[in-house]
Amino acid sequence: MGLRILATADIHLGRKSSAVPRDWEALSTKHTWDRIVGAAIRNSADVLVLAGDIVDKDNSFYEAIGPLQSGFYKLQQAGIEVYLTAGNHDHGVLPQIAANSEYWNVHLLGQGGEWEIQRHSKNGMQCQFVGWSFSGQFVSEDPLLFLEGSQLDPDIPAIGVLHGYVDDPEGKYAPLALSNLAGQQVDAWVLGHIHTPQGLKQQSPYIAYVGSPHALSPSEPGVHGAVLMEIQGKEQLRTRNIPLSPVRYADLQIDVSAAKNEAEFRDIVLSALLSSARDKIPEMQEVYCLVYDIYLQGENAGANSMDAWKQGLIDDYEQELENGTLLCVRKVDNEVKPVVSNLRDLAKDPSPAGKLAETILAIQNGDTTPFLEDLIRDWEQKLKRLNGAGTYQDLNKEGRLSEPAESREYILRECHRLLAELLSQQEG
Ligand SMILES: [Mn+2]
Repeated sequence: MGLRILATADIHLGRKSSAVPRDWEALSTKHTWDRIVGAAIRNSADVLVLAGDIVDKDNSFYEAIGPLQSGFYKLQQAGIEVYLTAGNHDHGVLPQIAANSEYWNVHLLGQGGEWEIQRHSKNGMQCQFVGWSFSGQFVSEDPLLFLEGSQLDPDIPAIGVLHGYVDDPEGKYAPLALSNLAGQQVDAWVLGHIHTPQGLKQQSPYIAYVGSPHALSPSEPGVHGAVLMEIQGKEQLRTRNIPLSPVRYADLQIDVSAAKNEAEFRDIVLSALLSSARDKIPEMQEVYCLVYDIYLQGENAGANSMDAWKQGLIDDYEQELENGTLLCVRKVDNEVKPVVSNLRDLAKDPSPAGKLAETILAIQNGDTTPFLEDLIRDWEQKLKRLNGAGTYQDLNKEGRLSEPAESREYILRECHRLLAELLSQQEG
């Protein structure tokens, strides 16, 4: 009989999912905390591990303490122990809640930025939990530089619990190096901070961002939940994902090249959307709301009319799926290229339409023109200014605008759009 650990992080108690059609109480993270507690008990877990950012911020104290305490109580009744560390969001509030906890089963590891090891034993199976907590909002040194591995017993499985940012050496959220994590006498690292679940190493040791159990925004697509780990001994680890999020976000690309009018556009878009949503039903038992970002693609003479055709889909469309999940659409990006049959002839014309046609051909052929060079220079300068602006400083690299290499792709799309607009005005 091994040790069963349910592991999660980044619950952000105090927050709700964004971009959902209604202000549902059930979409706040405190209900997902109840689901986590329920899943730990239902799956006969021995231990619940929480790797930081459990509470969203300091002023969520009163909102978080009630649900946390009652969850800790239920876990204690079930004989389940909780090992947790604080992240950059809850460096102040989590230690305070833990200090207020009258439950013997709750262990906050590594307070004040000092590594801490605690031994756990149940049914003859021993394990050590090693953890480190944020002591302030920012930490710009790799905490692993200060872990004295010699304090770990090499004969007993060790589970690391840590919040930080892997492979961002310049970062201020506990920059972690994968090689430092892998070099420790630890069998599994449960990491928090990145909300999208991400396995970094399968074994020896297992290293993973277990992800947020509750999808909070469209930038967190896919299945979100907790990870159930089963440890039989040193180097003997099995993992299984347990879906828990009440919201699911998804992206969908739809080719609308074949749509000759608005009715056909509706048919194509809705059937693609429903088929994608129905495919997800088997993994959405407890998902209340499925929110789509749609990208219209392909080539079509009516590309510009689609801006109007898509609007109702965002404003008015909702549909309940067979399993009870509500399907809706948050945004529709029109990336359809307008079809222009005589691009080559048009490019010889000195008019603005001719200039656009010339630019489109240059990008498609990998050539350049003085006009295109100007556009790219302008784009790169604006991008640099945006990414350097104070407002966006806190965004991580993925959250920032794309690299200059994508300038041609972007300019191509805008040229297509403008050209179709110009030509449609000439027709009228
Ligand atoms: Mn964090």
